[in-house]
Parts: sequence; C-alpha cells; structure tokens
Amino acid sequence: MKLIFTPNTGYIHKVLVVAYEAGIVERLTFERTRPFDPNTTIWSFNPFGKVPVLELDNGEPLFGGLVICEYFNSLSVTGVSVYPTDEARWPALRQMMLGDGLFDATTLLRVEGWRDKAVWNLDYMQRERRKMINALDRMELEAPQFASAPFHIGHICMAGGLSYLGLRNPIREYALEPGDADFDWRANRPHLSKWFDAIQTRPSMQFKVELPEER
Ligand SMILES: N[C@@H](CCC(=O)N[C@@H](CS)C(=O)NCC(=O)O)C(=O)O
Repeated sequence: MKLIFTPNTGYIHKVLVVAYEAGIVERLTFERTRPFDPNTTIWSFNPFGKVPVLELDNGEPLFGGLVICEYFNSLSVTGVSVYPTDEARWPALRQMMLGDGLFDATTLLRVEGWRDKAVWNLDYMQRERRKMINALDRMELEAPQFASAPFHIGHICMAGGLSYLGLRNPIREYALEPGDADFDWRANRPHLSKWFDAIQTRPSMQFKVELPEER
C-alpha cells in the first residue's frame, strides 16, 4: 500500500500514528506530494485534490484522512484498536472531529491568506478563525478527562490539529484581531497544554517518515 502525503517535520500525521499503533507500518510505502504544487500527482488519486491518499495494492485509492485511519485500524495486528466501542466511543469521535476540524479551519484560513491582502475575504477568514478558537476552547474544556480514556482516535486527531498549529499559525500570521500577532494556543489553556506535552512521549507520536525532497 502506498501512502501519498506531505511529510512535515513537527506535524503529527494522524494516519501515521494509527498505522504505528496498528503495527502495519512495514506494509506501507510512502510518496511525497504537495497538493498546491501545479505538478502534483494527487488529482489522479483524489477527486478533491487533497492529501493524504492511500493507494491500495489493487490500485484503488482511499481518500479522506479519517477513512484511511479506520482502514489502518481494521488491519491492526497489535490487538490495539483506537476506536473505543464502549461509552468512550462518542467522546472519542467528538474529539476526533474537534482535532480534524481544527486542522481544516487552520488550513483554510492559511490558504485564504495566500491571496493578495487587498482581496482577502475577511468575513470568511473571521469564520475560520472563530472555528479554530472555538475548537481550542472546547478541547480545553474536555482536556481534564482526556487522560482517563484509553488512547484513541480523538487524541490522535487533536494532537494532529495542535501540532499543525505549532507549525503554521495563520491567526498570528494574519493578525485579524487585536492581540493576534502574539497568539499562542497554549495561553489560558493549561489542561490542553499539559495533556499535549504528556502524550509526546508515546512512540506512535514520535514516529516520523523521512523522505527525500521532491525534485
Ligand atoms: N481533514 C482532511 C484534511 C485534508 C486536507 O485538507 N489536506 C490539505 C493539506 S494542505 C490539502 O490537501 N489541501 C488541498 C486542498 O484543499 O485543495 C483529511 O484528513 O483528509
């Protein structure tokens, strides 16, 4: 199986974390692509032009990071499933969407900001910014309970969203509101910060794929 994605130092890719937890990393090959490069190959696999994509051994693609996570989990040889089936399931899935929604809003805000500032769609950017802040605040609210559940897809997606925000911070970069130039998601979110730091020790969180740069 081939995972087509954009490896970024410092970014926790949810699909890689699930692959590691499932013990199936050896079954994967990796290909780097950048979805916004004009010569990206991604469109031939995914009608939406997004990474990540998984090309199965029969040539069929799976796209949508969350679908790839479920697929990897279904192949687990470690006995680990990151999808709880008991009462932890719905909080886990809610937190999955919090993390993935944070990632999506961060990328959408970032991409809008690539346009010339004179033609920024400020209403749209404010909406994405609001989603990011709301997701972070909701995570902070729920964070005191994170440690009591077994490690799950919600934790993985939230770690992914937060690590992306560590890498690219469009709130700080575009400074739409007073104070944004110093924006730090950790400020006033002590429970979330503590939890995020604590899970970094997990081997699956540290797993990285090093690929040569595209030429
Ligand atoms: N939540 C989605 C996020 C995918 C996503 O937005 N990937 C970005 C990474 S930059 C992308 O490929 N964007 C290209 C585009 O929006 O056209 C998933 O996990 O599949």
